[in-house]
Amino acid sequence: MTGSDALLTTLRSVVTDGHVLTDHDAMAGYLTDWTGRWTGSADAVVRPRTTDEVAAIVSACADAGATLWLQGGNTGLVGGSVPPAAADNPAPRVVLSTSRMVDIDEVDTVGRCVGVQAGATIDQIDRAAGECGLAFPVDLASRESATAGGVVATNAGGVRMIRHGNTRRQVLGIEAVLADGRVLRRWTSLVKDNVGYDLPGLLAGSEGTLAVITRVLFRLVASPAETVVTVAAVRHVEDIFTLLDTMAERGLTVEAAEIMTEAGLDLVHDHGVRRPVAATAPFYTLIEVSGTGDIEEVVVGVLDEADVVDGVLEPGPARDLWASREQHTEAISRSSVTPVVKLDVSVPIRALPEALAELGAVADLVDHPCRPILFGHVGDGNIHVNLLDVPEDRVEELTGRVFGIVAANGGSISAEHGIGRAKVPWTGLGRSEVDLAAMRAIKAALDPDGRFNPGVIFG
Ligand code: 2HG
Ligand code: ZN
Repeated sequence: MTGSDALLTTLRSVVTDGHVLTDHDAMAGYLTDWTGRWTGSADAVVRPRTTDEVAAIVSACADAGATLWLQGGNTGLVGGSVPPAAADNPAPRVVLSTSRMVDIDEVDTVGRCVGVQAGATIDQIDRAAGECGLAFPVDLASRESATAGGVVATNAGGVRMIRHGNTRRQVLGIEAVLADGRVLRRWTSLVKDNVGYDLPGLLAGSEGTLAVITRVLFRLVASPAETVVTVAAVRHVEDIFTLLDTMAERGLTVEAAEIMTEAGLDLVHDHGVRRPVAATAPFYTLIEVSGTGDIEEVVVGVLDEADVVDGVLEPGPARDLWASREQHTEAISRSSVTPVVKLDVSVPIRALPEALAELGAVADLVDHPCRPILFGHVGDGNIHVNLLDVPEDRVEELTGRVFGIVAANGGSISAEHGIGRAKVPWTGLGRSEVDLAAMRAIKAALDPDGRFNPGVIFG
């Protein structure tokens, strides 16, 4: 019996029959990432139901010297949740999927929090909160597939970040299995609790390299009473910030502030989504606001006074207006002849106009056709640079050019999607040697054998 056969036998004794997948076709969906850029191989995909099962799987993998790739909804965009293509060492490889860990505890309406298993989706958590008059402060276009464990592991931003902060800020407690199989449990709804290091905060954004997150205790927020969504066509990026400032001055709370371009809206329209405004302009913004009183009238007043080219508004949730923004990822992916090069970056707000101009022109710097589409969370200075039709042998060059522009503008090469495997060669643009060495030391302390997500963040 090989090491891998013995491990499979142990895994089958841990997890209910049928949830240790070894068949090529059954495993396929777990081995390719959402972008289609990263495809790998594994000896098994294992789908545990409980934390105890996860702990037993990790222990079995430790005994067998196996490596583990941790996967939630597999909606990540940087190749962080699938193993690499070729086995460069003979160690057995296992993908651990949290797809069956979907329990959601009763919502604590007084403490405004909820405990969930790692595989619960963002949409399921928000629905549970909504039934109690509360809301989950993390929201993103992939809400029906993205999971609790995934958004914590990547410290996801999403469309509500401008209002509530990133996912790390919503984590009150965490349960996670360490590389030696022990279970770390920090589980308290206390908002003041300073006993040593912030380990839940450390696991947020660790991209599955330090531990397997099995449960999360999330903060919840009050649902905004009334919301209005507006889409405006504007000539300059600065006009968007004027709109946001004026709305805040008039007593409105900004719940989301997004940016799109003509080229992006065209693709989304080709994909079957109605154009929100007829007029054409260099930029479009989608802004959602909340408030009390006749907020629609206030928003109409702000749009009338502002120098916008065109604008529409609707009471929230205004899913059709949101579709023009949220369908970008799907529309772009269908329209590119090669896997899309997805570069999620941020720059300081004051540098946005210049950076957007430079990023939009990035294709002019290289001697082959490539279509850049820019969109993102303008209020956070976060631009999703999507490069379509890039031949594989030019990906590195174009990525380097984009990151060069970002670094020169004082920005970050990863605003919200993480490093994964896609951005490993460029981490030095965002972190100093000392910083990276401290991160490596933490990795070595918590996962000395490099069992979890090898190749992610550190290469
Ligand atoms: C979004 O904001 C996601 O919709 C995906 O972060 C961004 O597809 C992308 O580049
Ligand atoms: Zn985003």
